[in-house]
Amino acid sequence: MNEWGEKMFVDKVSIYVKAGDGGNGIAAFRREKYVPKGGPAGGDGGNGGDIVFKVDEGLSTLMDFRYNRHFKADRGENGMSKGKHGKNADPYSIPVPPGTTVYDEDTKEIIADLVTHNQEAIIVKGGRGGRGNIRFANPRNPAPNLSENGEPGEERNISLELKVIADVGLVGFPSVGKSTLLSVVSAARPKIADYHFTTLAPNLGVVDTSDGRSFVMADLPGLIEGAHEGVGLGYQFLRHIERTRLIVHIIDMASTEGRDPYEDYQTIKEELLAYDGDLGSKKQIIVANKMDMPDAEEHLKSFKEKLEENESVYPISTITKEGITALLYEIADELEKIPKLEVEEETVIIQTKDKEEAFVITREDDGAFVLTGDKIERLFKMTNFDSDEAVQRFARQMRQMGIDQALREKGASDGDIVRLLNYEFEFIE
Ligand SMILES: Nc1nc2c(ncn2[C@@H]2O[C@H](COP(=O)(O)OP(=O)(O)OP(=O)(O)O)[C@@H](O)[C@H]2O)c(=O)[nH]1
Ligand SMILES: [Mg+2]
Repeated sequence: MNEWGEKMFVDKVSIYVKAGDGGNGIAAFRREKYVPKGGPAGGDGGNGGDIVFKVDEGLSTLMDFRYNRHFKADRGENGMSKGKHGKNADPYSIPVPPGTTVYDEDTKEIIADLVTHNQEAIIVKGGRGGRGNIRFANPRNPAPNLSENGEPGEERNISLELKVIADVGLVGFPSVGKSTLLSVVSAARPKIADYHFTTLAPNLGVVDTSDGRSFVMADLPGLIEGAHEGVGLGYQFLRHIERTRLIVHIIDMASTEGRDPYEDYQTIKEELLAYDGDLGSKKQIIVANKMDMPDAEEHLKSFKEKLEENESVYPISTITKEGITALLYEIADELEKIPKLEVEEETVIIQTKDKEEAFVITREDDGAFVLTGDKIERLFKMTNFDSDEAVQRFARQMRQMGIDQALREKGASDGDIVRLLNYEFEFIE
């Protein structure tokens, strides 16, 4: 709530999400009578929990994300003896309002477009459970003392953007009567006042026409000249108009504040064009409001003279309700001609992260070689260095990746220090 007691509208937030790590696999052995070390019996770890966003149509803002910006899913359970697997962690499901677009904060790529109720998208995947020693047994090594730690869960900085989904967007200068119109034609009760920028966030209302048709109308904050460059409140909300199918442009035909109605009309038209070519080409219905006021008829006459042939205007008064029914029919008729925005489930794009980097070698001032890279770091984290066999396996994996050779080419020789995450080891020829 802001100082006026209204629900504040948050339409863009940045958050951090981390999926659960996989549970560790373990090395355990069967206890058999007379056998000092029985067969391998260490189970796999469970998978870490994914972070999933799920559309809840009861939500209309991203407000909750303002106070809670870190989300971590649970890790999988560790494996157990007697070959028992650890439990997989449940996915962490986070509700978002319909119309939420999820971006990767670093690459700016769209991860998911969440539109319909209950639609879900996995935002980061939990790590796989590490393997227990049962899985490393083979004829040559029937009782390996080797297990794998769980794979780390994916992490990501993401941003969420909410675009209001409405069929119709009301646009116009401040105080022309946009909120009043919404309050007259729907159950919405937006704040109405005679000062500018009364409306700070979009209000939505469902409009039912008397012939049984229905559409969603959005009352948007007022626009002024320069809105597309960020003047006033407009820019932030011009974005919301992108998802409306029809623009209803409200003009104060009574010139309550002394402006020329036709100039107002042109100014807003240019703002929409300047913001984005697509907005400029959306169908617009022009509405002359405040027709109950003196001089309004006269202004309307000269306004009509300046309009182009294919343009028409709907005179109304939200006070006397004159012209409202005709306007609603016109809106409903126009909407029938404009296809619904494509909001199929298939629009969910789950972008896998960029191909991971295997490894990079750099050199530090003290002469040490520093090893970084997604793949090598993951392998390192999945290695349980308590067992010699695991250490040997890690050394083998490094060799197979070509790291030994690459170090040699960079000038590493016997005894040189190699750093990886917060560990150091010696390069051995
Ligand atoms: N006479 C007359 N006054 C109207 C009419 N419609 C709205 N008003 C008045 O115009 C003023 C502004 O109305 P709002 O509905 O708050 O205007 P708005 O376009 O939503 O303004 P912002 O939210 O600031 O952009 C209020 O004082 C309304 O009572 C009308 O048809 N006739
Ligand atoms: Mg308003």
